[in-house]
Amino acid sequence: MSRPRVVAIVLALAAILVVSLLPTWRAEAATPAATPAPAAAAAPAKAVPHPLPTLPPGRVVLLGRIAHPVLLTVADLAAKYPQHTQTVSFQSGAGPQTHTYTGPLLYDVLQAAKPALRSDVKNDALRYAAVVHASDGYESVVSWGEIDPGFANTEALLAVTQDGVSLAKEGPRLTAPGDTKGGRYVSGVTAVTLVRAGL
Ligand SMILES: Nc1nc2c(c(=O)[nH]1)N[C@H]1C(S)=C(S)[C@@H](COP(=O)(O)O)O[C@H]1N2
Ligand SMILES: [Mo]
Repeated sequence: MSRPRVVAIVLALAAILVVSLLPTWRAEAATPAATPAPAAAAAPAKAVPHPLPTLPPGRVVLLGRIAHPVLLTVADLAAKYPQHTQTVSFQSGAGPQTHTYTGPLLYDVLQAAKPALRSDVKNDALRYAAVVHASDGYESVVSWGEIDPGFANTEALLAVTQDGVSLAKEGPRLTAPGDTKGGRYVSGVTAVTLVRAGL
């Protein structure tokens, strides 16, 4: 195995460890102080509890039902997969937006990570979805059937540039060609988790 690959796997495993330790950490943080604060001072919780820690932008970890976790930089996304260019428009709170993105297909990135599909279940892939997680805790889901070339074939990218500007620092951006509203154009992507949504 190449050295960068070993480093990537070690980093990914470290990320998993942090994720698995988080509930303990939360429990500790939740331990009441010796002198409880008066009820009136109790502020509503700022963040919704979430199983993923706040990950710094600039790297993406692939998790879930794949052969093994994969840690990628924006440079990896720009070099290791076929690159696509698309110009797309969406509605946002700031009005309509049109941008040109480049980057790999989310589908190709997930395929390279070897989804752990069941061969004994008819069209098992159609029960899967990718949960795309951002550095600010924002999340959106894309189903396998949407991005599979054999089905809806939506060319969702993990974009590494927007309008010619690198997203290396803030992290890649999911694109959702065909979506009217911009809600699934998740910026600052830090994790993509392949889940099996079948019952
Ligand atoms: N990480 C993250 N991505 C996000 C959002 C967000 O709050 N956090 N908002 C979404 C929504 S609702 C819209 S309309 C677009 C707005 O794109 P802009 O931030 O480039 O203006 O980003 C989407 N991507
Ligand atoms: Mo939005």
